[in-house]
Amino acid sequence: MNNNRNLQLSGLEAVTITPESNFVNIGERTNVTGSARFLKLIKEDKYDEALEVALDQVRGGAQVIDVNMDEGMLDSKAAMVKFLNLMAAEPEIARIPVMIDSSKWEVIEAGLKCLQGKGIVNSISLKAGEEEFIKQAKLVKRYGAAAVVMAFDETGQADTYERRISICKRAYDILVNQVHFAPQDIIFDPNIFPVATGIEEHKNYALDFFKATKWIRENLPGAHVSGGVSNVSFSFRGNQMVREAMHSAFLYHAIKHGMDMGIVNPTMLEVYDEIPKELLERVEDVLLNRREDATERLLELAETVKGAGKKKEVDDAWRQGTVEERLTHALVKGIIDFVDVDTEEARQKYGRPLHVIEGPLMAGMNVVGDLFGAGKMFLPQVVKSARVMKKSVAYLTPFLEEEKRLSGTSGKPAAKILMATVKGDVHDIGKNIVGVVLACNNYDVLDLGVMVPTEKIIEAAKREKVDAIGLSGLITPSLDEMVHVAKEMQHQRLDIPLLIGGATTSRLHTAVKIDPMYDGAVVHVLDASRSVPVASELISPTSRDAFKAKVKQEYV
Ligand code: B12
Repeated sequence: MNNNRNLQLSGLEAVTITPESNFVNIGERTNVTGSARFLKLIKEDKYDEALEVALDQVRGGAQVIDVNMDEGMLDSKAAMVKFLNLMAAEPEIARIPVMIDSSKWEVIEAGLKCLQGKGIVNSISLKAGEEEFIKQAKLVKRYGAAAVVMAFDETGQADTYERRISICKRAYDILVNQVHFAPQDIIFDPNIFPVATGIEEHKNYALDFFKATKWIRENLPGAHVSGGVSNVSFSFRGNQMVREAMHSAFLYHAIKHGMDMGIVNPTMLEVYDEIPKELLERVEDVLLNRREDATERLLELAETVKGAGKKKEVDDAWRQGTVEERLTHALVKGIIDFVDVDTEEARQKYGRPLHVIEGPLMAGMNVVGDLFGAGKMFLPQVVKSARVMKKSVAYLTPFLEEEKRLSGTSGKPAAKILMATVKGDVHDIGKNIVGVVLACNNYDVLDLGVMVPTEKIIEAAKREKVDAIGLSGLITPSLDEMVHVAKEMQHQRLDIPLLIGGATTSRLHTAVKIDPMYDGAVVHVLDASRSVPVASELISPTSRDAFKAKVKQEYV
C-alpha cells in the first residue's frame, strides 16, 4: 500500500495532489457524451483531429484528461483502446494522467490495459452489490489506478445528505479494510444534481452535496471529492447567464467545503466576483436553500436576464470603460472579440508596444492572478485569459518588429539566447514576451518551450553554443528547479550567463538560493524590457566581467 497520504497519479510524469494543490481540473472535451465535435471526429474515424482535442486540453492546463467513448452507435471498447494508444504515442499528451470514463466495466478494463502510468477509473460503485464492487475495486487496484466512487448503491443514487455519507462511508470501509485500497486513491463523486427544478425534494441537492463533501473530507481520511459541475444548472438550459453564475457559485462553495477535483466546462463559467449582485444572491438562495421562494425568485430574475435585449445591455456596458478597464475586463472574462481594437487604442495611448504589455496587460493579468488565488476564478477561465493575453501580444509583435527596423538593429544577430520554462511549469506567456522582445532587439532566440528538463537545457546550450540562458518559472516548485539547473551548470563547468525571470522568482531568491550554486553570472530580471539591457551587459565582451562582478557583489 502507498504510505504517502497524497494522491499520486502519472502519465509519463508524476503528479502529486497535495492538500495545498488548488482544485484539480479534469479536461472534459474528449468525451463523446459531452462534446458533439469529439463524437463526430471519432465516428468519422478522424483520430488525428480527435488527438488535437486532447492536446488542446493539455496545453490549456487540464491536469487529468477524461476519456469517454460511451455512445450507442460506437464500438466503445475498440474506440477507447485505439484513442488511448494514440494518446500514449504523443509525449506532450502522454505526460498527464488519464481518467477512463465509462459505465461499462469491459471498456474500463480494456482502457486500463493501455495506460502506462497511474490513471483514474471513472467509476465504480455499489450499484450491483458488494461482490461486484469488491471485484472491480480489486482489479482497479491490481492495474494500479485510482478510482472515482459514485455515491450509488443497490437502491439507487444517493440524493440526500444522509444517503450520500452513508454510502460513501460503506464504500470507504470496504475499500480500505477489505480490498486494502489506498484511501488517497479514492475519489468520491457524491452526485451533483440539478436544483431549482420546482420539485420540493430537490431543494437541498446542492446544500447536501456541500455538506456531504465536508463530511467526507473530515471523516474519511485521505479520500477526495469530485463531480461534474454543469449538472447543477440543468433547469436553466438556454439561459447561459444564469447557468454560468450557478456553476461559479456552486464551485466557490463546493471548493470551500473540500471538493478538490472536478469536471468543469470552461465556456460555462462566470467569475464569482463578477456575478451581478442580485443574480448571485438569488443563485445562492437556491444553492444554499436559504428561503422558501428561492426557486421562484431565481426563475423570475432569470426571465429578465434571458431576453436578448437585456443580456446585450448587460454585456456591452463594459465597453464604455477606459481602455485599461476594457483590457482588464477582456482578460478576466476571456473575451477575445475586441482585443485588437483595444490593444491598438492602448498602443496609441502608451506610445510603445512594450509599454502596453508591461502596463495595462500586466495589470489585467495581475487581477486575474488575484481572483484565481482567492478561489474566485477557476483554471478553465484563466486558460481563456491566457488566450486573450496571447492575442494581444500577437497584435503588438509586428509593432515591436517595426521598432527594431526603425532603430536599424538588423543584420547579424548580437548573440544567441536560449529561453525555457523549467520542468513542471506550463506558464509561457512571460517567456514568450521576453523572447519576442529579445528577438526584436537583434538577439537570436532559441526557445525550448515549457516543462523543459535540466538535461535538455544544458544539452541544447552546449550544442548551440548559446551566449546566455533565460529561465522562466511561475509556480513555487520552479524555484527549486532553477536551483537545480544552476547546480548542474556548475557541475558541468559551464560559464554561460543565467537570466532568471517569472512572477514567483525574486531578486532575493536568486541571490540567496540560485547564485551561490553557480560561478557564472546569475541575474534576476524583473520584466521583459529589462531583459535587453541586462543581456547586452552580460554578453558584451567589454562589459560582461565588470557586470558579473557587480551583480555577484550585490547578491552577497
Ligand atoms: C495565466 C496563468 C495560468 C495559465 C498559463 C497559460 C500559459 N500558457 O502561460 C494556466 C491556466 C495554464 C495556469 C496554470 C496553472 N497555474 Co497559473 N497563473 C496564470 C496567471 C493568472 C498569469 C501568468 C501570466 O501569464 N502573467 C503575465 C506574464 C507576462 O507575466 P510573467 O510570466 O511574470 O512574465 C513577465 C516577467 O515575469 C518577466 N519574465 C517571465 N519569464 C521570464 C524569463 C526571463 C529569462 C526573463 C528575463 C524575464 C521573464 O517578463 C514578463 C514580461 O514582463 C498567474 C498569476 C500571476 N499574477 O502571475 C497564475 C499563477 C502563476 N498560477 C498559479 C497556479 C497555482 C497554477 C496551477 C498550479 C493551477 C492548478 N491548480 O492547476 C497551474 C500550473 C500548472 C503548471 N504545472 O505549471 C499560481 C502560482 C502560485 C505559486 N506560487 O505556485 C499563480 C500565481 C496564481 C495564484 N495567485 O495562485 N496558470
